[in-house]
Amino acid sequence: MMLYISLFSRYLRVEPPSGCDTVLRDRIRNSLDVPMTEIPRSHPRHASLVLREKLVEGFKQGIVAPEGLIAHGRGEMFDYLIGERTTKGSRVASRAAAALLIQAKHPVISVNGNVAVLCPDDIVRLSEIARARIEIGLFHRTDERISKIQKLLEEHGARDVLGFLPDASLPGLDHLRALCSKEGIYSSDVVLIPLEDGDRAEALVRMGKKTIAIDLNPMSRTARTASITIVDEVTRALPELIKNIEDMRGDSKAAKHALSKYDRDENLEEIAEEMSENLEKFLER
Ligand code: PTJ
Repeated sequence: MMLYISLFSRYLRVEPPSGCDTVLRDRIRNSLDVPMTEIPRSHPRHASLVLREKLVEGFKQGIVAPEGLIAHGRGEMFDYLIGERTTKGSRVASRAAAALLIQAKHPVISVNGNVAVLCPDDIVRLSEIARARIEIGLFHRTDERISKIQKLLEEHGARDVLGFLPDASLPGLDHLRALCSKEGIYSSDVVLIPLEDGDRAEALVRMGKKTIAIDLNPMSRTARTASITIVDEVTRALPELIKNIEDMRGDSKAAKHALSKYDRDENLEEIAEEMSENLEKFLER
């Protein structure tokens, strides 16, 4: 009976009934604080639920902005439409992006709250392998969030993270979201912008920078503005990008070929077409 009440309360995420004895109440309360690892591996949506839990945990810790949770939900919808997998089109884009990063003189990876909690290890690994600086660039900027994100990245091995003390700003953008670092994004030639807001993506392109977006929405302004857009979920896109850089480094012919095979608008159209076919197939069932 105790087990039943405990499980039922956990399921409903409600307070234990007032009639329970205190030992039982404490046991149920503890069980309400479900850690991420308790998502059953057998759950058909395990991977997706783990990402959600990471974001919720990041939000509770003040790293992820509330808007970040909404942005993730929007991304999930597009991920459904591409079948929650890395498509052929996004592999082509990823190889072109790898080539661009290999050729870059001063590459920078822009990190926001969502990206920091979803894939800190991959960000650090990518910065090492692409010899890129990491800069925290927030849309909903507060010093508190920046320092928490910096601490998180450092715990995962990042060094010399930029962003806390901005000394430049992106022309044409108002508000705190314009702030950036002179030795980072401001003077970069190639910037990786996962989950970026459209205004900032456009401002970077106006500055003459080559940009690589990671964005599940092929229709977003960011996707349609960036030099290269990888339409994929960020936790799948980063390992793929790292693998491509490893494959291609030192092979300038392969890098040139990867860039020549990529056309942004054609690539986005192809992926949007695939989404629409998947939806049609679903409706025909
Ligand atoms: O941490 P901050 O303050 O910098 O804020 C970060 C967010 C994401 C809230 C901010 O940059 C924002 O408002 O972004 P947008 O304009 O909502 O754009 C986010 C884009 O990323 C949308 O097109 C989503 O579909 C897409 N997206 C969301 N989650 C993922 C994703 N793309 C890839 N992988 C994801 N996990």
